[in-house]
Amino acid sequence: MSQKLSELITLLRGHRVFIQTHNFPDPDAIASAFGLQYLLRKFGMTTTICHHGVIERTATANMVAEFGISMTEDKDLKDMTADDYIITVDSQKGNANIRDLVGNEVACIDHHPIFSESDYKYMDIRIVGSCSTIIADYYRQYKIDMPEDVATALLYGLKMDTADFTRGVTELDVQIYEFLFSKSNNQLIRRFQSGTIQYDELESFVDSMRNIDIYNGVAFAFLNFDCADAFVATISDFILNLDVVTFAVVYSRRANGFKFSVRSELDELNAGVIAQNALKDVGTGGGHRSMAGGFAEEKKLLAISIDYNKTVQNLFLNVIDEIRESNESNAQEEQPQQQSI
Ligand SMILES: [Mn+2]
Repeated sequence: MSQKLSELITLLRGHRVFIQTHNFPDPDAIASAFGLQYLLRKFGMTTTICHHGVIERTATANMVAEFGISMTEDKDLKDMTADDYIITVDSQKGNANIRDLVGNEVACIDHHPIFSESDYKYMDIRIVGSCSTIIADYYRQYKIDMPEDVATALLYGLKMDTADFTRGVTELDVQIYEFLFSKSNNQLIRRFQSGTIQYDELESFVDSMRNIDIYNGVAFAFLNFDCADAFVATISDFILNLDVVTFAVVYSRRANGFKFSVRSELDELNAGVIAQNALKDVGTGGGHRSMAGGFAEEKKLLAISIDYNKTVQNLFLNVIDEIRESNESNAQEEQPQQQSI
């Protein structure tokens, strides 16, 4: 599925090029875009990194500020035309988590499974721990010099997406870790990673921890206060650490609905698929096997019941129960001579 970098360079020549991340970009998406931008500059190409949605404060914004990464929000892209070329990184055209801009999506570099077929002229999709891994692999393969800030960003993206090499790690990720390690500034990564919870969020955090509902390993927490997407994700990771929790759904209020962060530590419960199915009638959801996100519109949730917390729990538990039931019946069918009474 991967093509040669030289084909990408040839494809892009003579066009104005935009590198687009998924909406509300995370460290892996930003690092990938940053690394690709530097790489293409080595081949004499100037690109613009663009995205939809604000960049969260804390860890992600720390990196953008530190490296002076220039990110343009779609609303500020006044002059993009249909002739312009777009490379999507850490995301694929047509997914719910990436806005369709007027430019032509000719290329895709991503580490997520293919959701729907697209007609890219260049496609490098490899199921590895991070998109940063794939970008770093170009540098390694083509022996391109990598400055410290690019290496640090890519390693940070890799570490964040794999939860410090505990989630979805492949052999290539390990090789890339070795490749990036000596080039990057680990002290800086430590600084980015710490400080993901702001002091003024602490009280609300403690409050919401008292209201976790757990059903058969599936935990739900509603953060009833205004908080950043990154914070919702941090809480989701945190709850998954509880010994009795194997699947976590954390959500927080937004202007017209609720932002979701979903985590799974079980192979049979695919967080991306479950978020997509649970939220499909009230909003959108999707992501990886172990980490996913989503959004539910408030009016659609309230149309089901005024008790939106109960509705959220039912939406997810129905999907999860169905998966568990079909797994159980499959397991039974596999048993050879089962006696019927
Ligand atoms: Mn990623």
